[in-house]
Amino acid sequence: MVVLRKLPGMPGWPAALGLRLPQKFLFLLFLSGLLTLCFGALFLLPDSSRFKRLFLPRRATASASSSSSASSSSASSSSTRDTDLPRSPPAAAEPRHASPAAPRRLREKLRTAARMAGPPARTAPGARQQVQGGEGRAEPATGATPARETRAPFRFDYERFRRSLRHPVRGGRPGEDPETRARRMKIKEMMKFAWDNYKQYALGKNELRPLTKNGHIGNMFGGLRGATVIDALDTLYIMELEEEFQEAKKWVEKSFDLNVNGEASLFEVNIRYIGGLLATYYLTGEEVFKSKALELGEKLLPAFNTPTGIPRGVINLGSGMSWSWGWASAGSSILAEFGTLHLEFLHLSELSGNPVFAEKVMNIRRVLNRVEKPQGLYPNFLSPVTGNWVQHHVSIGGLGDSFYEYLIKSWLMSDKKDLEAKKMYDDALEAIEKHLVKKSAGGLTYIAEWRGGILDHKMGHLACFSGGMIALGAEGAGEERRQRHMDLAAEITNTCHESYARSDTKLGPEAFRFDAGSEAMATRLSERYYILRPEVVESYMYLWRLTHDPKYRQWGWEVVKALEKHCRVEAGFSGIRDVYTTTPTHDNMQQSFFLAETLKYLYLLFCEDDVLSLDDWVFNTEAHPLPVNHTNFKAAVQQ
Ligand code: DMJ
Repeated sequence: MVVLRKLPGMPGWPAALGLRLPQKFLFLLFLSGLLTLCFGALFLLPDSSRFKRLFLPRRATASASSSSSASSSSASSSSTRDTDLPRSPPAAAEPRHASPAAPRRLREKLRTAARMAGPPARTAPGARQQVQGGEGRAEPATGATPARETRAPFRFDYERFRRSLRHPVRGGRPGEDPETRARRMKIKEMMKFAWDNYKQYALGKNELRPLTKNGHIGNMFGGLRGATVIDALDTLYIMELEEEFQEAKKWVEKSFDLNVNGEASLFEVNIRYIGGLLATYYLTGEEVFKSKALELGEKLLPAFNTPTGIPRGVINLGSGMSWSWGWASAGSSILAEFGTLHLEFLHLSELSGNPVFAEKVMNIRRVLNRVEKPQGLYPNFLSPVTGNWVQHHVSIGGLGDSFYEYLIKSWLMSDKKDLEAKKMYDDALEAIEKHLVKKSAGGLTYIAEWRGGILDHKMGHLACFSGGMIALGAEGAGEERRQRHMDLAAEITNTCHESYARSDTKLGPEAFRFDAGSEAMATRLSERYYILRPEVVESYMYLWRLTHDPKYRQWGWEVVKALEKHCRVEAGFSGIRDVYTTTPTHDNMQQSFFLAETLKYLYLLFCEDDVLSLDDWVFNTEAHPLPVNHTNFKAAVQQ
């Protein structure tokens, strides 16, 4: 109205009825514009708004919030929250993603999806198929475009899945030599010892403190308990520790509580809890593991409500509020954290029938594909608000590591159909080879870190997984590349072995350097510790399976002996503070990944290749096996 009064020659509102024709026309035009604006605004209101529910049918609001692509749903989320200071939980208003309505809708969807996932899919392969969407109802397949034809059903049939495996899960074990068997049995005994002590002194806590004989809870899992139980489940199963597996399962059924309220690492909850539960479900077919995984997966979704859909690192599992780690540059998200969700999230979609999980991780990939990479490299810190890099630190060790691992494993898990992931991996590895791979004066190959163009000649223990990863990826390359990558994988694994061989305990330090005359040894006091990490034996396991060079079994056995000598204490296994002394002090912590990864990879090193065969299974970054999957998620979520 103020505008009307200001128009030249235009009388005030009461006189509007006496307007001349052109003026009336102008007035009507303005009115219709105003109406259009008002109705348009309805679509931008939060889902919980009463006005929106009054004017729009329920179906539209539900799908807008929970089934839309991560980018679109997150773009409409509160932008003020997105400029929160790192690590400070949103203080005032309840964030939109934590509104009680959204989880309820998702729960409804999952319940419906779970019902629909029950019976075997009747649709013949290649036939026109449907994807569930919105409120969990099967959407009519509109517009029979070729992409639509390839849409996956998201209908999971456990029996059919088991029939599709190319090898028996726990292997056939025909005529093996007695020494290999004895070594495997020794590792099984170590697992039993680690589990029995955890069960006796710390069952239900996250880790065992083997010196003080009590439990540790910590603050990584947002109030969730039993990290060691969940991490140990599939290892107990694979090692045929039946009684112990039943003990662990009973704890999950009776005591594993997901209604917790605390700050959790999205990454850690995903790789340990979701990964562990999914793997155990696929191995055993026991519903309890599937339903817990899906329920927990749902609790992670609010972390993705950012302007880019790149999730924040920390989430309160009760309220759904999320924020960035205080130590991460300028409120950024960490490459190795948001880049290590893909495998588990695709399986959550597969088992729930709900594409929302797949959409979230596909969107992460889209953002990463769009952003410019300095010299083809992926820096470790990305802003979830702008989608730009925050700092140019590149590392194949901590902060970057499992992002690369999940690219190549996405390709493998898709039965080599996810060519986009393969290309991203190939391009990233090419840049790493060009800029970060170096040879020391003593002839050891290593992968340096990169800080804005300046090399830091250091490798973390975490980076030692890369030998195995590069060997795995070599498989899909052309002949010249394949050989080059197999050589690189073997050289890096050799360097990591050297970092163990050059220590007094024969266990490797947290980081080792190639500067100031140092070769594969820690030069700082703060880098001399070993916390039962798996990465070096992980590479031995892959290199053994892919080359059958006996040295990898020998090296693995050296680790077993060193663990027994320096890390085994009266009530479990403990990390040590200094690998360069034969009388090390213990850190009083039996990490859950020791049971999930270190002991599992050592055991597999002394198994036949068909036990958890690489033809059927892909290990997540916590060594939880997830099966190769044939669903075309990309086609499905693009609809
Ligand atoms: C594990 O939790 C996982 O392997 C992760 O990817 C990196 N760190 C630990 C073990 O060192």
